[in-house]
Amino acid sequence: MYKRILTIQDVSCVGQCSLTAALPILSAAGLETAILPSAVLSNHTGGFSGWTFTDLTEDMPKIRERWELENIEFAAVYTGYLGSAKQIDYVKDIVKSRLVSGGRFIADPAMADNGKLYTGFDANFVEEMKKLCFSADIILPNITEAALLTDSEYKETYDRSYTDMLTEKLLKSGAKTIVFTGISYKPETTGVLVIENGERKYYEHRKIAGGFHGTGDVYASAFVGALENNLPAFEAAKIAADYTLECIEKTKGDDLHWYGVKFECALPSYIKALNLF
Ligand code: PXL
Repeated sequence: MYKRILTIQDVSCVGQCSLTAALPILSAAGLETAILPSAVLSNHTGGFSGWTFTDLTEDMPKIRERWELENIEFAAVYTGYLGSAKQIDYVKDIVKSRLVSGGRFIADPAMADNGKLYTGFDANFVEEMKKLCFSADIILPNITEAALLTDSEYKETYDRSYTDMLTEKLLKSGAKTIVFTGISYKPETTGVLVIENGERKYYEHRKIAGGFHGTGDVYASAFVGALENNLPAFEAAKIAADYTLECIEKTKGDDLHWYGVKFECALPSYIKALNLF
């Protein structure tokens, strides 16, 4: 059967993140992808001097009702950057009503990085995001988001005991599978830590110096694309890591391209890794 999934995140018209990254990557993974925009912004909020923001919260229940009347359902739901705390209840309603039985709900908290919440989010948003993440089948937090979701101290440098503590707290709160991104125990490497069915697997790879905007969204989209092609979570996590690394490789050194990564150039390798065609 041809698989149709739903992704819920914002449209940043410019900036190579959220939906403008998710759609092409999920299409490359051979998945029919329906979208529900959480908000429309002129550009993302990381590094530009300002932006427009149109909140689409109140469209969500109306769209859900239409989909219910049309019997439209989804084989998986993947959420990213959301537009308001209120929206989170509506997103939960959509997952409850439109995700097929046995389908997976994958939540990327997409609210913070480098020890800070993104502009526009507050403590109330974090509380709502906890509820969403702890109801999901798979979450993809970075260290900052995991610290926020567990009311823990954020640490820039850490060892295994810190990530074990975050993992334990996430599991105790109700997290199921955790795909922990940007886990770096040594200055020259970083990686992804996958916690599934009580097992802990770490994929370590080289770290490219510098911060690259939108890589969390590129990573999560590539992960969902691989996962929904029936790969195990750890295999999907590795493919997404290799892909994201290549995107960064193709972008670094281009100072004019500070706002995102050139994820388009690496799509051929991603498609090859999925062994689809
Ligand atoms: O990449 C995460 C993201 C998504 N959408 C918007 C953002 C950000 C990060 O800053 O601002 C609007």
